[in-house]
Amino acid sequence: MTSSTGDDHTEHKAWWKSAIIYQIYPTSFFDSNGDGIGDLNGIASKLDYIKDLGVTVIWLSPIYKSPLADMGYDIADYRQIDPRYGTLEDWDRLLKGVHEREMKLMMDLVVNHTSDEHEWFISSSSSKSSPKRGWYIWRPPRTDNKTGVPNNWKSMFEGSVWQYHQETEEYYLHLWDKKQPDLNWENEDVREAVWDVMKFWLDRGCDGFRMDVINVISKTPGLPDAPITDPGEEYQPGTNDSPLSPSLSYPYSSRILLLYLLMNSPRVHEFLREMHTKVLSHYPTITVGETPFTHDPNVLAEYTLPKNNELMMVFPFELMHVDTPLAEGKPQGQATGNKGEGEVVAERAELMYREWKLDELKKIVEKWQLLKMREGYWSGVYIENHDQARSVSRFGNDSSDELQVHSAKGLAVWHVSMRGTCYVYQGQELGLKNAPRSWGIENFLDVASRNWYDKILEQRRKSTGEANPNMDDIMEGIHMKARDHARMPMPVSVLWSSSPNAGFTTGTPWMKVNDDYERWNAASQVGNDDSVLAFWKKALRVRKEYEVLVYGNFTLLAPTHQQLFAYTRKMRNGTVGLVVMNYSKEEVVVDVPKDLTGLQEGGEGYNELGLRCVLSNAGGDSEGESLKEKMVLKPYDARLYISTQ
Ligand code: TEU
Ligand code: CA
Repeated sequence: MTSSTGDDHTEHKAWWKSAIIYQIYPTSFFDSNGDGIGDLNGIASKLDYIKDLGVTVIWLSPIYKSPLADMGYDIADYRQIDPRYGTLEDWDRLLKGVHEREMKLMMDLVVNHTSDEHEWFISSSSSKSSPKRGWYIWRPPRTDNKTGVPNNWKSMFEGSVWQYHQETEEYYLHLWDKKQPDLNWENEDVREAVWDVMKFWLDRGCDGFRMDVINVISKTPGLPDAPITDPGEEYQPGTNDSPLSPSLSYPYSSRILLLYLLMNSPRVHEFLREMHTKVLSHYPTITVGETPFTHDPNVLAEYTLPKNNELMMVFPFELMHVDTPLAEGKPQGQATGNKGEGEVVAERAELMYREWKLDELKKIVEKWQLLKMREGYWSGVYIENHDQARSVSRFGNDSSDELQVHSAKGLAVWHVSMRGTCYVYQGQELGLKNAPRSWGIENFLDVASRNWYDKILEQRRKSTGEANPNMDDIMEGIHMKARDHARMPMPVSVLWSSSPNAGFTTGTPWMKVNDDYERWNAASQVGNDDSVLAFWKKALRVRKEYEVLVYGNFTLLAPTHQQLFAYTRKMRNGTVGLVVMNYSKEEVVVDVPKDLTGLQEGGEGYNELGLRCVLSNAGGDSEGESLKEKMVLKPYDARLYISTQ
């Protein structure tokens, strides 16, 4: 760093900021032994495909020993590989293969909770006097309410967060499934045990961690009841204007409030600093915190600001809620300052869908792109992962094969031109879409989808007296947003093997593969220059070539335009990146001086910048061309220009 930039982190370079991270969902990547479940040897055999894409870091979703109640996010032994995925020796071989190809390997660290089958919990639940009793959050039944449940919090997977344990006559806390008891981070021995787990993997050669729900490890002291905002419900997510959470300076509704009782609570930063001092500072690691439901930028920034010595980056979630129905009819994404309007997400609405407007999406993007650049806030940039539906179905257009290809490429242009570290989820590089509408609930296996569906079904049966009440709206949401869509086996066809089931397995796949696999698979895209895969490869090459795309400042252009998504990225040395996308189903004519006024900021004429197109999903037609005064953009056309001056 030069002295003139001082403590300004805006353009502070680091290898992990320019990394291209590929997330693998091991269960569905590739099955090497025909049991229908993806495994480590399967991944190891496809490393050249991943390397060829331009990936520099691989993140593996959990592969530890687990009863798979939440697909491995319920860990029964942190130091063993689940036999379904392989052995520690397989992991060592995988790591070797990754390192030989000059990539790095990140593991998923899931330490807010364990499985109830973990020996820590088995001991903790064996008796009230177990030395590990305090490792989890136990409470006696309450005497001042009807049920005895220690508080009224609602689980992320429906129902109460409390599970009664008959033998020791107390309840334990589980924010997710009852098979995922929360660890008690207040207990120093728990923290030491977690540091040991981290060292175990780092000493074995792992290069870093994605940390699951790391912002909930500290709970609000006293675990106070959430206010009753949903009188029809037994368990409460919370309400607006509650004085209960000290971090609430403005109205949050329902679910968000519940999470504020659980999340970003007083000791979380202390715990992460301890983690940094005791573990991370001793290894050259890469870290990203998964930090759901926190839409307050100031709260989230604290986790990554370099002065705090906690994590390198976090995953903001607000964009993932742009299509979630709102409580109180407030527009999404209007929160940029301390007022927080629009940060309201309706209770239970996560698996429901609403049409969003482009200006709402742009506001959210702008808010997180601009966050504390000088102080060094850093995001992990993603639009897909194992908890989200396919981006082309949700943010693009999958109504025809042609539009699916074109809009998936358009999304790639957007994705590679964002400030932050770039994450690509398996199959995103192929432009894969959601499961078809014809799939019934029986094809959806995720605990979140099933519990949500079953709960509403039961409510409707009661309220209508019908055995089969209408569930169309619920299925509509599930078809749009269920986590299952991203979890279907990778359709790899003859590239992986020539068998049916999309080549993912020679056996029976653990989950149905998508119906369109004969047309949409890796084999049909490798070697095809017009494929989504080929475009992603090029897009990632472009991202690596122009560091303005990683580090540049961000300015949103045409913020209220409902079809045009345009912005600049700028370095202090004068390099400019310009992205112009038609985010609609109609043709758009762009009058550059008129529509993109911010481009001429400081009196510079746009033509003086010497902007040349380096990436376009319209292909050869526009790549290489310089920016003209008028641009005709077909639906989902997306172009990236870089200045040559
Ligand atoms: O996800 C946290 C989380 O917030 C999700 O449960 C979210 O509510 C849901 O996916 C809808 O967006 C992490 C893991 O990524 C997820 O797979 C686990 O189920 C969860 O934690 C519990 O470990
Ligand atoms: Ca297998």
